[in-house]
Amino acid sequence: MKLYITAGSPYARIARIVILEKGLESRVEIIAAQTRVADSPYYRINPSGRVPYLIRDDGIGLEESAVICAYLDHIDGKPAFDLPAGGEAWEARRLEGLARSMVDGLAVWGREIVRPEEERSPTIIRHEARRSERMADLWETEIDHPLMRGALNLAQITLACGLGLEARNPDLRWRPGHPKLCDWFDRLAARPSFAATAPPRAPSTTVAPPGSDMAHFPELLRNLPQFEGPFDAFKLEAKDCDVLFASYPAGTVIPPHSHDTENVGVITQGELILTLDGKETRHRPGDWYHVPAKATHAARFDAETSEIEFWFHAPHRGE
Ligand SMILES: N[C@@H](CCC(=O)N[C@@H](CS)C(=O)NCC(=O)O)C(=O)O
Repeated sequence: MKLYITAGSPYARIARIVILEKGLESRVEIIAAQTRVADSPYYRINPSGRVPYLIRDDGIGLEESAVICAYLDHIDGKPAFDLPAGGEAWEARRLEGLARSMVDGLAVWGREIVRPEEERSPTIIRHEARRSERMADLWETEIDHPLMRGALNLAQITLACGLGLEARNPDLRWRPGHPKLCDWFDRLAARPSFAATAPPRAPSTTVAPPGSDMAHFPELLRNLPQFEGPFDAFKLEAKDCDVLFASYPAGTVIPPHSHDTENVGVITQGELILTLDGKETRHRPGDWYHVPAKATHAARFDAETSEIEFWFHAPHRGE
């Protein structure tokens, strides 16, 4: 099976957590999709362009995190995330609905802040910020519900994926005034399936201020549109190729993934530690690297690192 994701998507993260919790890692290949860009090759795979998207072993594609999770959960015939029996089922539905409602609002807010500054709506941002405050107040109480404290379920996973968006949106500050929620979240976030799928730190929402990781790029490049993806980058679109001026803070770890683009890149500061075909190679300033299309690879950056990356889409590769 193949699961298309973006590293920052809370909905994709819900499905990724279920994969890890169910021990399905070896059966599901995780593929990074390019969403929200014109003519992404991903649209030929999933016309809606959304993630998560699961392609089953029989080739059928499934959308909607809840549907994907239910499918994955039932594969072994021993579902762990079905609704509880009796009256508790309504409570489980109610809590999952509340959690999903919070994630939906946060996703709208997150989408707004990665748009070019002149296209952002302050009204939507304000509306979603207020909604998130009300929802955090509500959850400070609901978090004591026995279903939020018992065996892991989809209400818990969904809520935690929503709250985890604090990493993507610096203005999402749900922690102050919500000590029980903080404690609940921090404990769940330490669980291996949550830690392994934690969203990468947010791209800056405005032209990088002096002192930020991106401030060393020339202003002409900093004025380019921001890349919407799991790391900070400014994006120059060329025909059938995206050129990213990317920066990775020290300590960034990008788990194994693959993409349809063929990538080459050159390091401009720091060091890229790349694992490809099970082999680790180190790339320092001036070094080029090459990642073939669809090749599973992982990366890590022990030092703050910048690169210029060229993501070639299929037509440019003559396919
Ligand atoms: N209800 C869907 C929501 C999926 C969704 O909105 N995914 C976003 C990422 S957070 C997406 O793929 N956006 C790309 C786009 O809208 O083109 C689910 O639960 O799977």
